Amino acid sequence: MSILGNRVQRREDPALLRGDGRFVNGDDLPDAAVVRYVTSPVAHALLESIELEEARSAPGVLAVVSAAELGLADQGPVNPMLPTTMPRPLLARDRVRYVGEPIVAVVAETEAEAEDAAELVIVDYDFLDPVVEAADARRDDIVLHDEAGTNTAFHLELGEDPEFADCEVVVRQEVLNPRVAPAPIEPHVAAAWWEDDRLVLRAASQGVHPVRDVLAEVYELEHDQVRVIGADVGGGFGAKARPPAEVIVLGELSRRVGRPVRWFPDRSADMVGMGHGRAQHQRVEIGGSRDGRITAYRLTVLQDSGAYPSMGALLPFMTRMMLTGCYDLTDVAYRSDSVVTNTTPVGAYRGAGRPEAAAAIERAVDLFAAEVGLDPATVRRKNLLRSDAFPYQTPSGVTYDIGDYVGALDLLLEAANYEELRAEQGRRRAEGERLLLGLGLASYVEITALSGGSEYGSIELLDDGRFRIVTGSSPYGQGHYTTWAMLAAERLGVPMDRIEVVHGDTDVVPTGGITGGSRSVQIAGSAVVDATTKLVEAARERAADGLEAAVEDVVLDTTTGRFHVVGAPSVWVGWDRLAANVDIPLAGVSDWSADGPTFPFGAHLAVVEVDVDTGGVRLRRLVAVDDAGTIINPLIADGQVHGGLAQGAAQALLEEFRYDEDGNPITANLADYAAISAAELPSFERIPMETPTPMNTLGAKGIGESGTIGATPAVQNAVVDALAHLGIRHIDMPCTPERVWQAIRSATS
Ligand code: MCN
Repeated sequence: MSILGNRVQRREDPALLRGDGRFVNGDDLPDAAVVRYVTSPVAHALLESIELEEARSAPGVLAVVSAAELGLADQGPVNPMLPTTMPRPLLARDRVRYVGEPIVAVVAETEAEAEDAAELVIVDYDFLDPVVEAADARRDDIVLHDEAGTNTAFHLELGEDPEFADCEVVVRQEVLNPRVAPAPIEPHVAAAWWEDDRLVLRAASQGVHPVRDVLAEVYELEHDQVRVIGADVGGGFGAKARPPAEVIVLGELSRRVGRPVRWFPDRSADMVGMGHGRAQHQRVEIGGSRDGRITAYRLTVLQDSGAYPSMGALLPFMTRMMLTGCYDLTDVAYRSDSVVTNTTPVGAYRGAGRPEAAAAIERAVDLFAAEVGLDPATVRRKNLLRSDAFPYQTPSGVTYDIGDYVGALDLLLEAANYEELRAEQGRRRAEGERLLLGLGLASYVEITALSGGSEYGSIELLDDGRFRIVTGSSPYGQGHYTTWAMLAAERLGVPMDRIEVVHGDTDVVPTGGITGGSRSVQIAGSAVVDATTKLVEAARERAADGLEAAVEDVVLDTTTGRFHVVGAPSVWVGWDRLAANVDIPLAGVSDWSADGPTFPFGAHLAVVEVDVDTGGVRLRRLVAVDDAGTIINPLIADGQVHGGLAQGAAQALLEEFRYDEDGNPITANLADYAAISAAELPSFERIPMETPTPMNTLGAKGIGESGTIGATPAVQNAVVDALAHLGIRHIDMPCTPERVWQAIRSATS
């Protein structure tokens, strides 16, 4: 029986649960000095002067470094689509552009000494008016980067004016996709030291090789002069994809003090330093006929990129890709402007640009349904692409591989008992109950392995009969250790516990990419499969020698792990014997490239109760159909979706990173920032659906981000739906009790 498709428990968990994880905690670096950054307390100011002397002479201090002494080049654009005129100094020089921007690095013997010395650094600020709102930034009244002469960092357009004039019904709405903090459990920790002329960095990252490449460039070193080690990482959600300035400079600080240095930001530093997500101001315009057919759609996006344009400025690129979602829509237009503001730079956050596209169109479809007076499920069914439309080229120029959007919706509605829920909603309204029921739908499609690329995978038979996989992927919660072993065990015919998986060390793994965009199973998983196939092929030749048979006649029985001549299983050679006789190592190596991206899809239904007196919202059910093609490990896939559903619900109901009008963060800790907990969530209901993709031999698409893409608009739509009979058509995320109560009050008074 195949192990693939089984609910195999994560092999990485026992060690993590016992506290035996190998995180960057400094235990293995007893002589490491501690780094603390003096960060900007103001959103926008010129740096008049910086006095370091008092700090330098404080007890335990080893070095105090500002931009003037650092000697490392500014960071250029992370992508050629971004301007070169908005560079980021690693430590602020001349000007600070957001609260939390590092200005001075203090290196000391202990945390307390570093902390105390940091307080002795005197920075003289010449305050400038801050630009906090993206809409203000676009006016360019105050320009953040003089050389650029504008705050707009990136602009995109697609399509002409849609024919709204021909539509019987047109709805227009401003929609906020709020700024959120990724807040993984483990902050952005790192430690650096030099071994002769080699720079070594241990860091919580989403891919050690991309971090190595950045360091090699900054320090003008060859790739083999830099070693980056990842090991266990406590989550990232996209925010650990690139090394932040605070991590990049550690190498220079270590060089100066001649010792390893470590940086462990506390939660508040992480909340403003790590990078934020989403932060899109959208305008949706949707039109069609009274019978529910949608014919025209326009999305206009104002992307807040934060102080320095990075991945966040490029989120509209992904939003444009997924503009039309699951719908059969051709008369569409898109325009986006990414602007810089005096806020924490925005980066990738689970889904990165695709949840924003789904949230926009799914909200728009509900607005349209309300306007024409049809059930949102009916409008969706009328407009979804049919299953014979694939491969389908969208107006944005991407080609959806395969899909069954109507099938996903039907499965969902039936599993959730949609009709009964609607009846219950009607009953509560009719009887004037104070707890109203709301049903929210979202049909979504997303893109995974969008940036393609290749991944390294190898597998070797060790002389004790065990196997070692070396993978280019760097998991931080996705269970690759288990999944890659399953993929190999299946083809080797051995139990999984004979297979170890090594990742996250540039000295051990030749190449690797970022674990992001839900690309890993498709690319790194395929590399493992390819490498295993090659290993089996090489082993078959050895086995043929032992069996004194022609290679073509020898087969591997994957139920027993025995090589034998076809039709004669009683005489066999096993992996143990091959291992014992290994003089030339037996291995398979792969550098696997994807044929192209895949497009997972699904449908989510959220059921909420809204208290009309308080505006309080309780999420009662979240039912999810997520089709990621062939599922390798349904248990891990469930976990991935559950995490995404929780984040989607969190953004819809609670989470928003906020600033006051001076650009001061007012949600920079986990007391003020309303991260969701299990107490606010129901037990999720997952309905399996698998439509294998033709894009890889596994038939697998990504699932790491799906949950958040469908759940966010489903939950928001549910809150609005609960109040639809009061004439309420829209409530911005997060639908906090205050916002909901205000909406009820305006509608009823
Ligand atoms: N899987 C499967 N069958 C498929 C696809 C996936 O069984 N067809 C299972 C596999 O067990 C695989 C896992 O799902 O190990 C995730 O695979 P994949 O969808 O390829 O996604 P990635 O491994 O590339 O993970 C990236 C994705 C992203 S982009 C973010 S952000 C994210 C995430 O995954 N952040 C996470 N999941 C996270 N999980 C945790 N715990 N913490 C984070 O920060």
